[in-house]
Amino acid sequence: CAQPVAETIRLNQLGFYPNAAKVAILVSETGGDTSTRSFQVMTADGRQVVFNGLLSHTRTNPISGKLARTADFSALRTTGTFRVNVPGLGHSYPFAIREAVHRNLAIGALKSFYFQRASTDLPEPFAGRWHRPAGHPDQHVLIHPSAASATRPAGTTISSPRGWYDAGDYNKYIVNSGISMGTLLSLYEDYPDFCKLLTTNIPESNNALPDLLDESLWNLRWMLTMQDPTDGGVYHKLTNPRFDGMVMPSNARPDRYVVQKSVTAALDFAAVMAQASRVFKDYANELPGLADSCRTAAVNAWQWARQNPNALYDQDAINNQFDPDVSTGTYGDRNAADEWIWAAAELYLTTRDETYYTVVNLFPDDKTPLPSWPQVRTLAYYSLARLSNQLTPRGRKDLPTIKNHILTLANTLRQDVNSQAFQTPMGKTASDYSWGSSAVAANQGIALLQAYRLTNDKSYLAAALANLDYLLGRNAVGYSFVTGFGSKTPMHPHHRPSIADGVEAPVPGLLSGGPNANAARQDKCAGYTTTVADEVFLDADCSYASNEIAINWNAPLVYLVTALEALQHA
Ligand code: 9MR
Repeated sequence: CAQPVAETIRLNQLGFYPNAAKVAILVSETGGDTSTRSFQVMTADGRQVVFNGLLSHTRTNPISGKLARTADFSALRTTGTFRVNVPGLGHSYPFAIREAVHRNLAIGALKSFYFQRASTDLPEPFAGRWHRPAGHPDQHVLIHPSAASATRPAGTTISSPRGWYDAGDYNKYIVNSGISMGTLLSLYEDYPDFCKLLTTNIPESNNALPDLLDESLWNLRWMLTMQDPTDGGVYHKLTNPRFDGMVMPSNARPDRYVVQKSVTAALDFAAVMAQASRVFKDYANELPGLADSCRTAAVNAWQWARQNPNALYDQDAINNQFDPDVSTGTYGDRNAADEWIWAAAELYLTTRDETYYTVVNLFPDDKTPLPSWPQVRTLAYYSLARLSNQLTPRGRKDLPTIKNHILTLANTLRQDVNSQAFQTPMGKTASDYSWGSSAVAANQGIALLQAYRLTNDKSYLAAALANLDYLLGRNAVGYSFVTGFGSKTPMHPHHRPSIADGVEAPVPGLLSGGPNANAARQDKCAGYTTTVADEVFLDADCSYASNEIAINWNAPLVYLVTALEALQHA
């Protein structure tokens, strides 16, 4: 293997299951060689050829106009470590073919939530090289004037410790915690037995709860403190007025506020608490009272939302009226229709009270939007389908509609995958490459897996796996987007601890946001070299619009990888 790695060969840099599809994509600029060409799969040391194949015909990537050819070696089922070799071009990064090839990634992606914990030190036995002292105790968080009430006047304090840092910044936002928690709790509800086997070496690893639930509890307990017990309302976020500099948590700004309550925060909170109430019921001995507390919290947040349906979070309006100004992430959303649907569905499923089901129109139209932080409607359909055998007669009547929503979304994603440049559902349209595109790929994968659960049709499973291949290197920039997992991974994510800790390698298991067509305009980081949507990615820490990390991106990664591991023998 004296030749250098040919970066034009793009593939999943971790590898493949023996019984699954195995594809590498050879990319070239325009024109290129369209003649029949062979490729080989060789042992990683280059000594032995284990597979001979022919490259496919050439396809054009409609986004960039560049050419792509496929090396399909699905028929190779031998386990081991290999490289794809294209004579005259060179060989790929090494990869494995084996059972459980993504297991360490599943563990690492979940472990990244431990590294995001606020208010606690991360000791070396758990955090390894990335151990650090505690930051953000959040025991004396100020009530911002925008959040003042009779019982909690501005300038008084509440205790609101724990939680996960949202992303590369150190603030804690209820809306984004909502979809992240919903995704992780859904993983548990969908694959409880498999989740129990995943251990991440966290301080709670030896207790009776699966580590996935222990980790989720760290954030759930924080979320509970964000509800005002006097009225059930939920503060939109806990934040510094301005973003911190690139410092460790222990050196960050001490001035922390909770800001105005919002209807989107209340409804996302209600959905999470309702779901958590179901999930933690299984652990009533270990966590006495928790399931009931979550249920009460959910109902109270819902009632607050019913009384305050127009309380959308508007940071500009707040800054016009109150001091200090707040300039951190907004998670602003002008439309709460989908949050109503999600909260109603989760409360209905937990309480079996049909009022929740009927008071909101759960099926306002035929659309089934891909989940993202401002668009949580489809999470309702996933949960209703998952718990279909627990529906009341009213819900049961709608089962065909619910399934139809999920299958319509999945069918659109599965369509025409084979004619795509990278043969993935991800990237069929340039609009997939928005801020946090990696989460688009992961959430597409989840939608496909939900369809697989409903139908047992393996083509959905294969399409979901193709999107994992996308995330791990089969894409237009050739990166595996998960820190520490793959041969070419982000080394400079916009992530304050990774920047400030003095350790060369970034904190592992974090999913970079990924290509974002508008990144250059949004973060103004210097160094972007292209405007082609699927290529606008910069491994620089100033590139927060293409190379930040965030809990709502890591959560669907955890779901996708863990579910695929659980289903690897399907
Ligand atoms: O993920 C969010 C993306 O959809 C928005 O376009 C962007 C700008 O508002 O904000 C992203 O969320 C960021 C949040 O506001 C603050 N913490 C970091 C998040 C990820 O970049």
